[in-house]
Amino acid sequence: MKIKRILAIGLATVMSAALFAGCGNNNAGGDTASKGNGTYAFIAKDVQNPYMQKVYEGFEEACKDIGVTPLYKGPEAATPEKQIEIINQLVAQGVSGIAITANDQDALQPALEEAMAAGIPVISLDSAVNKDSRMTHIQQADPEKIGRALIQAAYEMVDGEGGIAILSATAQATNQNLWIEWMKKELEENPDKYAKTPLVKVAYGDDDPTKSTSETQALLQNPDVKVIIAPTTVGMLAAGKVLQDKKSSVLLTGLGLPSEMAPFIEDGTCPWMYLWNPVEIGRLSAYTMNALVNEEITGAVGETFTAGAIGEKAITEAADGGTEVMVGDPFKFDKDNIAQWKEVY
Ligand code: RAM
Repeated sequence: MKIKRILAIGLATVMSAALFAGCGNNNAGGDTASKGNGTYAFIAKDVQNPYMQKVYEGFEEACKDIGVTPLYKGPEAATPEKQIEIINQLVAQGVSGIAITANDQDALQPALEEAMAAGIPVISLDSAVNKDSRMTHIQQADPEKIGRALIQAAYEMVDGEGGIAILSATAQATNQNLWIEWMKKELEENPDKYAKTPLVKVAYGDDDPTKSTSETQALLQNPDVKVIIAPTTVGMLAAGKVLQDKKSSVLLTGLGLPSEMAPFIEDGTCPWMYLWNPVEIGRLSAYTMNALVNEEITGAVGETFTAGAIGEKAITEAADGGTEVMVGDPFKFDKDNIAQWKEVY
């Protein structure tokens, strides 16, 4: 772990500082949980997803620094129904706070409102719930930058000529749907540039490796598809494996974990991709939760707080009318830097 951190610090010159802060053991600057049972619960989209586990690593680490008990929960598959059950159980247990990566923007609202009415602060991270279902949201990176960067990458990869397909997560995933909206805007706003790189299809692999594999195979049946954008780590890995196995000339980009995608970047299947530091998102979520629990903040625009060693963070207005705390910028991974990054996350 120590070596990884040193490596991360060595690379920090090209990264935004926020992406790497939070490596120390500082306390959040507040008291420990004053309400509830001293447990900060984290609800994953699904417990199989390695990305969720990385985010939770950071959450767990920060909870330990703060002095509260972290709890990892989540359904086996990325659906909202089981998440509702989990929220209800956590409310009954009297946890101190709930941080959720949502499988649906609206479906969790009654359960989360009940949690907040019971005095349990609720935040979303990664994939947002609607503004009335949360106190604030932890936003990994600007959704507009992510969406536009992915279309621009696909365009460059096919030299301005060739159909684009998107392999997403679930059809209800708030984060993927927002990124796809920005991808479509980038295409619509620049019709001349993208005249020969149309969006051919959006497929949903549900963040399930088996479904993501069969959806990729189906996309390859369409000869117009020349590049696949997978804005999900699970989709990226599945698509990479299919393309590599078939020795396909179709290229891949998207949002992938460097530790999983290194072989596909090294062999050119995926010329480059983007992501952010998932561990950092988990840490920031725990510190934001702690500031809410201790009533240092309420989740309103303009409030600031100290997120442990990450430092000072501000609550800003989110595009959905609610509020958010921004983590950083998306970062590009390619042949030049993947060897170092695959060791980090
Ligand atoms: C998957 C999940 C997650 C997303 C990442 C990029 O692991 O769908 O929500 O943020 O990919």
